[in-house]
Amino acid sequence: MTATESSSYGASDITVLEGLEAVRKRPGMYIGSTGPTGLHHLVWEVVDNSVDEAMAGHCTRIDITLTADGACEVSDDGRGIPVDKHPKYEDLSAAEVVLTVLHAGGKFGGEGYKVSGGLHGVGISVVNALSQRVEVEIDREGTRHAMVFGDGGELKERLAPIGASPVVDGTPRTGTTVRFWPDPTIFDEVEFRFQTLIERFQMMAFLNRGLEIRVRDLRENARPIAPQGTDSDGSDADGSEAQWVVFKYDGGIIDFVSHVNASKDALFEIVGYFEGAETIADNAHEAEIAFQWNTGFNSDGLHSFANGIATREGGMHEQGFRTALTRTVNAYAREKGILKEKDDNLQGEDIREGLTAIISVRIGEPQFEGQTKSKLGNVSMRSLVERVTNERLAEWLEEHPGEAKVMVTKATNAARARMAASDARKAIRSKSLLDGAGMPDKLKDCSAKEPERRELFIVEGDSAGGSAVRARDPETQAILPIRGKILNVERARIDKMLKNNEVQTLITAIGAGFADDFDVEQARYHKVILLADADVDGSHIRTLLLTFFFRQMRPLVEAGFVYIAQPPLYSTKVSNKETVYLKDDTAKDAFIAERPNYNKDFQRLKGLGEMDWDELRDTTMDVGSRSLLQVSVDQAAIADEVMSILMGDDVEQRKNFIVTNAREVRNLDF
Ligand code: 0RA
Repeated sequence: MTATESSSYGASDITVLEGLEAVRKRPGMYIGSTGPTGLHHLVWEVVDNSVDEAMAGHCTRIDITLTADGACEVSDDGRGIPVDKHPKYEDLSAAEVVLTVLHAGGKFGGEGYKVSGGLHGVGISVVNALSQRVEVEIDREGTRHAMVFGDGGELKERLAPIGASPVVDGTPRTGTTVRFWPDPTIFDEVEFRFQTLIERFQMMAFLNRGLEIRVRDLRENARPIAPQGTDSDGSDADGSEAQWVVFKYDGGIIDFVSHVNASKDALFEIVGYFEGAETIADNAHEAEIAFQWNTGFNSDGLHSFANGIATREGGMHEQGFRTALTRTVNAYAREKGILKEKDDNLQGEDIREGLTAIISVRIGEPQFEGQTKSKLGNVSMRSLVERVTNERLAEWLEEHPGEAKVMVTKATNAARARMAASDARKAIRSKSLLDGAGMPDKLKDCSAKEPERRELFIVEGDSAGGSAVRARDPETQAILPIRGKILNVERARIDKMLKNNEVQTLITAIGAGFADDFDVEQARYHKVILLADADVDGSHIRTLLLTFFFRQMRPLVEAGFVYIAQPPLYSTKVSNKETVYLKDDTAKDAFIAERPNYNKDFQRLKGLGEMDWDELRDTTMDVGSRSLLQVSVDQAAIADEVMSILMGDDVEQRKNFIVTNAREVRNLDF
């Protein structure tokens, strides 16, 4: 039966279809874009409805399937969308209204839900409007009902009973299944990305304690999935072979914190947790917070959510937590005599060093603000979180003196490091730099005055450094030998890093400060050239140096001032007088291809340390014959990532990274 055939499809339906037409005309207004983000928005919208049903206490499991024929199916065991006639649209059932009327959602017919998935919340009707086909099945009161929509939300088959609901544990099942095929005339592409679904549903499962979310990919080219989540069951209840990825966390955000800290060294075993709630002017407010410190030095481990949506720009809930955390920890440290009267207060960043915390709040009428609408604006939430944290964190510290002590000690160390770094900055800045005074002994500087003409060669090892000094043009080329491997800047805290001799020397030689104070205008050279062997050690030191530049002198990389020298791998004497140098195997192959009858030997060049100084000059330093690779910010970023993961404690992550990034890692071996 089509919409026109159905006799009871009357006047109110005109406005209904006009509403959906508006969505099709301006999809961006409802789902942000028609690219991949907008496409996945459809999935979030449908799943949010099931999550709302779970939050109302009526749904324990949500199954999401990417079907072989391109649909996304979302099935829940909630109460089922009501199937009786809708009071306002008399000719339609409530379920038909939910699918065709903008903003009908769960809010119609009285109570609705107290707290719902705020930001999305545009309603399943938007999904219907932007799909070429939608099938809905509802199990309710022992009967299975079904309806079908097509061509952007037109009712193709009206809601009708199709049989009995299956009986589970002696009672007929209840629930809703929505299956939709996104409209290819609306979206740039209609292929869902399984990994995107996985990531979001894991987060949702963390944020909705006890809710089971299962996801599977039945498409032809579905990539086999590594077991993840709490459980990955090999077979389905209906006997199909597909792998469900299962997420269910009975600890909620406590498990979230453990998950984040799993790849790090936790400072203590337990994860702290507290919650609070209040109703202000009929507006429900709930907040829960879980936290644990790790031994790391990052102070950006605070993640906040409002109504299940990541608030990346922070907002009132975060502000309340930060204020109360700083206040409470300082009060505790003073009371216990860890901070003496003469000591300054710990700063927020000291206390947050190594902290992993999840703040999850629910609020009846959330206000999302900011550039990306991901900042919570409700002032009333700040006071709730601040008050709850003040009270409950103070209690927690009293009840966990051992944990409190290591945490406060860590914060005290962080404060000391912060002050040491600030002193070091002042010292480096106060040196008069451009005139060469205060330059390290190891630096053999050049005499040209204009930074554009000056080149700094950073050379691995003293002996190569010696050759380079003889090979250089003393007017424009400066040599800085670096011994061994410089400290890994990724893992070291700033004060430790600044105590490292090689790092100090580098900062002083370049003369433009570092980190936040770095000013590329002050750089004493416009070419900083890394010169290291083509072997594994050379590659390691290059990666370390790039990590350093990426972390501490990024504008130098952005300006295109960082280069890698590429000494040739081969040489061959074409005649008594002339030697040809060849950069790598490709260059050698090309050389042979051009001269089929060439019968002379190729020498593999020695490491930098064993090169004669004139050889070093002719192959690597002479402006006319050398080959330099300008380092892009992307390359430096990869070096940085390689370093942080390779130096990390997480063996699994290391393996995964090397496998999935083999190409990039190899490319780093320039
Ligand atoms: C409106 C009212 C009720 C439930 C729902 C909507 C509902 C919607 C969706 C969408 C996906 N799954 C869903 N499950 C439930 C309450 C019905 C009642 O009072 O029994």
